[in-house]
Amino acid sequence: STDRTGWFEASRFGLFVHFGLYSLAARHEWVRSREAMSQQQYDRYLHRFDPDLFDARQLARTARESGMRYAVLTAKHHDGFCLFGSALSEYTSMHATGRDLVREFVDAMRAEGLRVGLYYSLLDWHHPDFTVDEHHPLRDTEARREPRDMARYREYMKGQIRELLTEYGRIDMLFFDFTYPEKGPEEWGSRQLLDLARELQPGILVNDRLGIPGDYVTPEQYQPDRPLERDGERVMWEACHTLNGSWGYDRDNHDYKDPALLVRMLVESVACGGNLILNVGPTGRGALAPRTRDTLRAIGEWTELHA
Ligand code: FUL
Repeated sequence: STDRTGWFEASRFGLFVHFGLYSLAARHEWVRSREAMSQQQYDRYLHRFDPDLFDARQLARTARESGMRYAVLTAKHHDGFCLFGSALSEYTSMHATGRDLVREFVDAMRAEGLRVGLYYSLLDWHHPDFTVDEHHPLRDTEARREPRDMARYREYMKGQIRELLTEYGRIDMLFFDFTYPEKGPEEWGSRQLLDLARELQPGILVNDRLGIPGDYVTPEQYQPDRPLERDGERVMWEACHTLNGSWGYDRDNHDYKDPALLVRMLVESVACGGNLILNVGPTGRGALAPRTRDTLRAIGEWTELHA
């Protein structure tokens, strides 16, 4: 491992935070797509958005006390809503509430001694130039036939990545999400995004979901049982896991993984040379559900003694 990647390999355990307008719907972060909601229907959550219990300092303490050494926040998920202030969009937490949650998050994690990452969705169901494809909430409407210009959307993404990587101090990692058969490196402008990220933040680690090789790979809700390789060489990896199968707050889903299982997954990741990033989905008001807090506390009791 090099200086650039050493911290990541030594960290082993991170916190993933999925928070956004979907948290208010409280039934999975894909809710707008799954239920094919119009923008107007989905706007009900925008109008009620008030993350009065989103306390980044508390989150940072919880992460540290659970034995985590880095944390990644959804700066923008597939619904396109941004948790930061952007000169390129009014569909932001800043515009809705005057709060830049990315800034609160980055500052709080740093103050607690944690490394910081941002998740940025390549899909965007709000942007007028993003293709209405199979995942899009408007897939069964007239919008499917509207002309849309992905080149403009690519510029938008570049502009926002520039904002995120110049206005918040050091960002240690970027989690782009995701590539699928109809949308790949060409449509995303993946090469340009990756080059831009490295130009603005030379030390940054970028994941593999731009569809071109990045710094680490991201098995999702699946636990590797051996070191991972790419082209015959060991590659850094990070398994990402939910507590209950949903990334966004899912109120009526009580099917939580047991803390003992999560600890085994952490041990297994470390044994196989990888990291585990464990997700929490705060409620619409931004708080951690009691069961989530209890689970993290139980893991923390173990890591304090053994890690
Ligand atoms: C997936 C996304 O579609 C999920 O909503 C979640 O963000 C997960 C980490 O990545 O591909």
